[in-house]
Amino acid sequence: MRTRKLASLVALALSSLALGAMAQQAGGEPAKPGEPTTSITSPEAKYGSAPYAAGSAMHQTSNPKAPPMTQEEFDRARQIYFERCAGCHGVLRKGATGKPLTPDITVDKGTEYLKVFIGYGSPAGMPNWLTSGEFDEKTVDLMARYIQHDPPTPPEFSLEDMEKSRKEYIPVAKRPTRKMNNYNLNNLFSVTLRDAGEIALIDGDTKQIVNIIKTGYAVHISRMSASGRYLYVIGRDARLNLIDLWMEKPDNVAEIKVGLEARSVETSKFKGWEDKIAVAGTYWPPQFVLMDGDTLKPKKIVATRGMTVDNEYHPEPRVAAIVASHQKPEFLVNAKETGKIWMVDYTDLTNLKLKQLDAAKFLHDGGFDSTRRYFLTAANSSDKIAVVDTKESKMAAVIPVGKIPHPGRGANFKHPKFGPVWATSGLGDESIAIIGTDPKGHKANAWKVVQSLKGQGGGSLFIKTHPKSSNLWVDTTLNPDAKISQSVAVFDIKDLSKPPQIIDIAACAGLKDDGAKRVVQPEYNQKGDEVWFSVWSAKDKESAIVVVDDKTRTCKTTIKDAKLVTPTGKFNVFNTQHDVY
Ligand code: DHE
Repeated sequence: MRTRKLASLVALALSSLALGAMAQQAGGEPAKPGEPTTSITSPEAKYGSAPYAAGSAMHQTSNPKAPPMTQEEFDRARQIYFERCAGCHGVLRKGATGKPLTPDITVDKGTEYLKVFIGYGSPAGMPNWLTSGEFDEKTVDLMARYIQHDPPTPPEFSLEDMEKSRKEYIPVAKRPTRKMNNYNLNNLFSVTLRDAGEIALIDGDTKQIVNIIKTGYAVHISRMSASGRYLYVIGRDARLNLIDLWMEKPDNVAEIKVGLEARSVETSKFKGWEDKIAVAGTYWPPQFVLMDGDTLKPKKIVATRGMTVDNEYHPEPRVAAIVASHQKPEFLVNAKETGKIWMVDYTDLTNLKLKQLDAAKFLHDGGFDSTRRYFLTAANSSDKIAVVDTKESKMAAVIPVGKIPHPGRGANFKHPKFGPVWATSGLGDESIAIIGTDPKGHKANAWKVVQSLKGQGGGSLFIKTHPKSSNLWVDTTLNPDAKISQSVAVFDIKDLSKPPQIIDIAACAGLKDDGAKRVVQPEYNQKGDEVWFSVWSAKDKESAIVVVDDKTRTCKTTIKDAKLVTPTGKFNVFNTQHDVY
């Protein structure tokens, strides 16, 4: 209800601004593309954009209808697009989590319309770049013009390029042969400091920062090796860092750049293959690479370009979530735009055995059921959850759920009525789908939405519980209503008919300034008696991590430090290592 109201408010704002733009358009003709401009130009009158620098070279556009940009503006916008927008809309702007933004669509919409969308966001998950303080008015205008130009195609990235970028700071022979510190590694957290390009290692027992480690740009996720020794961290710039937790002070031991843009990394977990092979997936180029687990030496690239589940060729099937099978020596790799899940046997990298399963579009994130046999993953543009049986190596089901499911790794628990279940929330609406995952013990419920809960609203990114807990936590990070994005809903698993309790996590943090304070990603400690939330503000504002006592649902500790810049994802070593969620 609330979501619909917000949608119509945004639509209203869009239409009134579009009318304003039309009135302005009567003002004059745009300068011809490529024409140098000297002062206030007619396109500026038309679009109300920033003045172009006198005499600066113009970007040579192949799209005559696109509003002119100087070369300098184009280059700046290309960088911002790459850093902020490509993740959802694709490098070639063909769309995935976000809408397609190719000039055939954007030119018709026009600069003013696009500016409102960029500035204010949408309830379906488009961030509000202007009102959140991330972009100023000029940047919004720049981006609105940029996306009306043809997208530039970035270069490919070969095995040789990767090898050239690789550094082994500490060779394997010089690394410790046993754990050299007194940290309780099982309860260590790797915390993404997104805009600092760093991770913070935080001791889950003392809540002290153990080390802040340089990683890739707009660092994204951390994953653990099967033994619990090595931590792998991937940045959006496709820089992969290998951190050795056995060192006296855990730090980087190796690093590689695996492409131009990436989101996912995983390591081999099957018995006998622990810590042996690492895999990283890239958004650009659309491919994944298999590497040695302890040196990151790249061994094999597999391109994901090819046919979609609808039998159409796609030039940019980006690699989304990757999980390591516990049933076989295999990785499961989501190719987002083709809607196909690759099963990659890593036992022989020379004669690689690959199998593709047809799931649905566009694949994003996901995790295992509690037995770690079934992989449940979001096909977010189809509003479906795809289920792979990793033992039988085949699709088990494709299940319709709410709008734009976004589970993270999802949440496993025992439903009082329906037995073992896995749950996802979503970006597009308030529904939380609970899916039966036990085809043996509860056959009638398996791979069906057995119950749908009502959360706070759209814009949810992550849901979490723990085998020792009876709480189910749901964030609403991207909801445009600050009250909702700054709080979380918690359901009682023992009685899911009860409405959730809403907890104002941002208020617990007691931050001094007016940051966005978006609350994101619940993550449990090893014992399952604490749940950690990030309170995420812009990089020049104060952020924090709030630790909640799971039993009493009250705030227990707030971790604050000037070095905790834009904390987002948190990865507890034990839970990540063993796929406990
Ligand atoms: Fe993520 C997981 C992609 C934006 C925080 N994110 C993932 C995964 C993918 C993905 C493919 C699954 C990885 C895996 O399991 O191997 N994320 C993307 C995007 O394409 C997107 C939408 C846009 C972008 O430009 O990157 C995007 N993600 C974000 C954020 O803005 C978040 C909220 C903050 C941040 O740090 O960037 C964010 N993504 C996360 C987190 C996970 C994640 C915390 C891991 C969750 C987990 O529990 O495993």
